[in-house]
Amino acid sequence: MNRAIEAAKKFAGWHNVINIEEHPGGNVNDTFVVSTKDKGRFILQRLNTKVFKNPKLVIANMCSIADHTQRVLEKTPLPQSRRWVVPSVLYTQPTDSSDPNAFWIDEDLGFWRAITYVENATAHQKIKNPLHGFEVGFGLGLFQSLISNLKPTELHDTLPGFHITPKYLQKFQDAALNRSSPTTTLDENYCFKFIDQRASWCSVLEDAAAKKTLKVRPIHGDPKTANIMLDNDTAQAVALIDLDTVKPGLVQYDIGDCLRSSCNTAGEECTDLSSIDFDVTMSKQILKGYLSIASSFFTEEDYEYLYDSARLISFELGMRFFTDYLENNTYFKVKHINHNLERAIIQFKLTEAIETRESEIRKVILAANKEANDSSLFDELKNQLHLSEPVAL
Ligand code: GN1
Ligand code: MG
Repeated sequence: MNRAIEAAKKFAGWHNVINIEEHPGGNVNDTFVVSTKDKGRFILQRLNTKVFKNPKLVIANMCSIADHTQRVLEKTPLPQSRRWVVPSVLYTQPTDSSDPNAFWIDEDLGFWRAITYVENATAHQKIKNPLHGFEVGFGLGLFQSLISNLKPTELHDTLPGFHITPKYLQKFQDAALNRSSPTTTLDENYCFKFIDQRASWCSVLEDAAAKKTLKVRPIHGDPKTANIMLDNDTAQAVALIDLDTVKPGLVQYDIGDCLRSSCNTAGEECTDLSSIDFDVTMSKQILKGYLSIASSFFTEEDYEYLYDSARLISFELGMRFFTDYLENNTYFKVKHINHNLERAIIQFKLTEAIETRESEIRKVILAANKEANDSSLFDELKNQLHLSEPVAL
């Protein structure tokens, strides 16, 4: 906390810091909410530089995204009563003659950055009701639309290999080979077998991308429920936060991640495995919200891979947690030695639930798309956004 106080003072400048609260929940970075005497609140983060090896590029991306979105929004007003906020980067306020910086490095080489606080909005950990589900989907669709014209050359790859499932499989296989433990527990066995049975399928999205069946577009990379903020008064989506992983990729990874996190009835950290299920009814709301805007850039093939996207991203995350467990927990923050193993099993149980409900989910995809298209709610917005052709890398 002492380092956080020091960092907060660097960004708050002359304004007295009156409170710092650690924000729980992030698996990678450390996040704090800082309140100042007369300049409101801001978000302070210590980036995990073992994960983000070049943190200055993360900040450069944030600036590009904020500038680009601002420009698009100036030309494309949102429907009345809707607001959309992009958190922006804050600079240090030196008390001497040195230049302000978008980061501050402490004595232990901790890398700190600060961003604006999205006022009068909340990032909920769990979906509260069907309207919330719709707004979460809509927020993701709007975010992807607003950055759709951002050129790949304007974005740095802050995390090479992120969301390339076959690469995670390779990493898992290497970790399994290098493991020194001579015995395997029942839980570990379950994970090994689970991955093995799905190994040949896990390149489903990357194969489609290689054949150009699926197109590459800028994506958010981590649109879990808690990263999509709702306005406190209108309950409408108002911002997507956590922009560290925005990069060119497949929109399927985004919508899959949104469904994975929003429709897991038990949450990512549950203790009762029997309570894990995939809430199909909620998935319809999310897809309806998403497709009510994303339908303007979705191709027929994009729809075909929607079911796989939810199944794959749950499987991928489970495999990432399990690999980190095998590698002695060096990537995700853990509270105890088996934490990543437990998280992996939760994601695999969710994957199983999605597999069991495949036919229901496929029906819901069709129904959500029809309802989204029948509604003319966002027709004007879709026309105004002038979505560009996806980019080929
Ligand atoms: C990590 O740190 P957080 O919670 O924003 C991870 C995501 C996972 C998520 C699961 C850079 O995100 O990919 O989906 O945990 N972020 C990174 O909760 O690996
Ligand atoms: Mg994140």
